[in-house]
Amino acid sequence: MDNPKLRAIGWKPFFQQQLPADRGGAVVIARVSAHFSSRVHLLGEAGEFQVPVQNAEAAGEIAVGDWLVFNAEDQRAIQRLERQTLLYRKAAGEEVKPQIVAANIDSLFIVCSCNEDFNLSRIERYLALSFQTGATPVVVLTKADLCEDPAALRQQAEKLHDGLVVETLDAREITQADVLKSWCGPGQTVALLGSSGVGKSTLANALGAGDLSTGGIREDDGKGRHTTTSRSLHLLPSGGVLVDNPGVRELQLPDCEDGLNTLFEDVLRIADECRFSNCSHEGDAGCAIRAAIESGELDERRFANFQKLNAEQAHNARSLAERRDRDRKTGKMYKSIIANKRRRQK
Ligand SMILES: Nc1nc2c(ncn2[C@@H]2O[C@H](COP(=O)(O)OP(=O)(O)O)[C@@H](O)[C@H]2O)c(=O)[nH]1
Ligand SMILES: [Mg+2]
Ligand SMILES: [Zn+2]
Repeated sequence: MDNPKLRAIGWKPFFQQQLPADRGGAVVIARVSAHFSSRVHLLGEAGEFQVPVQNAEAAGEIAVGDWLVFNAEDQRAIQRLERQTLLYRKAAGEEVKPQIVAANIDSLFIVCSCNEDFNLSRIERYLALSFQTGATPVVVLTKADLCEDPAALRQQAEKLHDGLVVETLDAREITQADVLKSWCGPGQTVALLGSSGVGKSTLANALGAGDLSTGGIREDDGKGRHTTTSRSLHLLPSGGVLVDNPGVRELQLPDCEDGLNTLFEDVLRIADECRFSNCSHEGDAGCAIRAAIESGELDERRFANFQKLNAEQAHNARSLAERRDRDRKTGKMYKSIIANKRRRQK
């Protein structure tokens, strides 16, 4: 099946190869474009359609960007295709639960402004998440028009990872957003990450996604209430798909050890040279990290952020493991209560 309409919205050989050769009956393949409490909106070969949420979730938990295979007859999902990438974050508040933001994103635009909000450590935080996700990060420095020397900031950001692409622009200028077109071509899915106020909506507009602040789909929940979601897929004039997700003021890292290891491979390589494998890097003899900071090879800020993000990640991963353990025990407890009841009833 080589379907140009599906390819335009992100269909790839990776998904194609997951389809069984004989699917026993007609199927419809579609991508989740918005997820409400009662209905799910999808994009398929024949355009947009909706199904009740139970139909879409019949094949498991779903997220915006997921590919589903529906039985054409009753419009129930029979398969959710394995995800190529998965963007998640730590849920807001005390909860340590990871929260899925979107699935199957190819590139992540990490948006940060060139004015006083410019912050390398914050960019590193988003980069770790991107590497964990599996999507290609592109750092977009907005508000270049408000900055004396945007090229200098760009150079600093480029040093955060080997081969990292950094662009500077005025997000209000449509022609300047053209530098991002190569990531927004037909079949490519992009999402924007960044704190509020940095210019994500402005940039989405410049890319042609329409006005996202008012473009949310409204849905009647059946009880006379309307819910508006802003987390959805938007087709871009350049052929790509943009995932709109609400900005977060301060992103907390979820369990993302692999992402941090990828981002900070330089720091890990230096730490490997410390004389003692359990070196605290705080004045121990033969510490390669201290030597690298003193010689200027390693930025002190970068090392401090490496430690901070690792500690945060480890804390959230540990809390998550404890929670899973607690859920498992609670599950066992309920099971034994039910079993005892049954025994008593016999
Ligand atoms: N001068 C200038 N202002 C910008 C730029 N990008 C965004 N803005 C302004 O910054 C404010 C916040 O932008 P917005 O897109 O709403 O940020 P968001 O919260 O990340 O979606 C708005 O007033 C925009 O007009 C830019 O590149 N240059
Ligand atoms: Mg916005
Ligand atoms: Zn050391």
